[in-house]
Amino acid sequence: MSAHLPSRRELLTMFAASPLAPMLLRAETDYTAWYREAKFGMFIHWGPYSLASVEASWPIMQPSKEFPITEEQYRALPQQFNPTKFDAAAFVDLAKAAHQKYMVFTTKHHDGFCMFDSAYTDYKITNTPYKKDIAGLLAEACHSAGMPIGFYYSPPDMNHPAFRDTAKPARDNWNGEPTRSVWPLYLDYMELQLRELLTRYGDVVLIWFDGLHNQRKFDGERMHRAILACQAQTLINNRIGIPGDFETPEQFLPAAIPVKGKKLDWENRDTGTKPNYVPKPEEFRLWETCMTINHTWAYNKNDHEFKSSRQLIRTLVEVASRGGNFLLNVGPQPDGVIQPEFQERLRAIGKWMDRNSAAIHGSTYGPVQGAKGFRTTARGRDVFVHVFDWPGTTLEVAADDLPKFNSASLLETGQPLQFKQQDGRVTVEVPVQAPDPDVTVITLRS
Ligand code: FHN
Repeated sequence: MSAHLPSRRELLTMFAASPLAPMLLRAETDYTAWYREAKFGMFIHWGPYSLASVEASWPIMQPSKEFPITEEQYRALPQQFNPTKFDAAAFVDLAKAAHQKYMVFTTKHHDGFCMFDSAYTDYKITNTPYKKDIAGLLAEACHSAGMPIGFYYSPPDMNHPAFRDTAKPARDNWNGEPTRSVWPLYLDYMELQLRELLTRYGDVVLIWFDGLHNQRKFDGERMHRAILACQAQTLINNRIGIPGDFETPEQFLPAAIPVKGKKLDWENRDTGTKPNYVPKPEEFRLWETCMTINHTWAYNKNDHEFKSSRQLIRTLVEVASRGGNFLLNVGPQPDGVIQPEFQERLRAIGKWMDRNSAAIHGSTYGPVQGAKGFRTTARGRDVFVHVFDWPGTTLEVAADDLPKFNSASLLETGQPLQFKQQDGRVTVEVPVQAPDPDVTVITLRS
């Protein structure tokens, strides 16, 4: 009988404690492949703050007239939190309907309240009238439906006495007090909670830190080691003071395609490359824009400024055309239901994706950047031209070193289109009317 040769993963799990294990496993497998394929995810900002229709955490960190609630009132919200209509499977079904291929859930926002049953604090979901571990219910539903799930985790923690002197109002010391002698205890707490999240909820595809300012104080290297010792394939973003696996522009798109080694400047959205630069594959830096559908990450019944489904579809295309992922946020209501305006838009995106997802999922940035009226994505032998401004009967696509195309067609129907290609310019005969009211996709196949 042949001896059982342990698999690579079994070997690494055996030596998981050794610092080499994660690097070994990651070195060999392209652990980012699923993420590059997914392109579109659902962000979920949810906690007792949804009861008050205020933004998550900020009303106690930077009190404002927009969210008039005292720290005492905010901290009392968990006592009334009981989302009896929460149905984790319904969240997953909605994400699938939108063609979102991963979900990222706020396990702990800056307020320090844990939406998971942590053994290291009483300020948690299982100590509310709801009693159940919402992160666990969502993880279970995701695993049953084959939906990758990631966890948002805030290093800033207004509730933990080793993060800040909690005798003071959070507005006075919300950035934390790392020089206090107790600070190491907070880092221990963070590591313990990260290990809970990565050992009790099945596969966690990514950890989405949200470190705010002076992130080096959170010892990112230590937290990375802890995460990878538990799950070596887990991706980690760039918000705990080290670059991590992907960049996270928030509520905006980088002006060009991000590249490794160049800092993304949030002020002017500059990627440090020349405009419309098309990087070599090995230069490309993974990135993800996260965005709200209105203006608030949390549920806010007073925020009616919803982006239209056309705006959201076009943002998804814009992001994909520069090689990025789009993490679109929902803030569930206090009863556990995702509000109709969000559902409507996600389903509208899903309808467009029903016809065009081949040009988004598994794609990367296209060869034509900065064109007026259209965007491009690429996948294998196909270049997809996403037309925003319909050109009448002729579409011109020009760029240096375009491949020689053998066919042109409408993606959603497969209808062949006449085209000519000469000196780096492709001229396609298109119908007089745009076939799709939001974005029409034309496939050029080489
Ligand atoms: O303060 C948070 C905010 O509530 C939200 O979680 C976003 C999502 O990326 N991050 C921080 C603001 O940059």
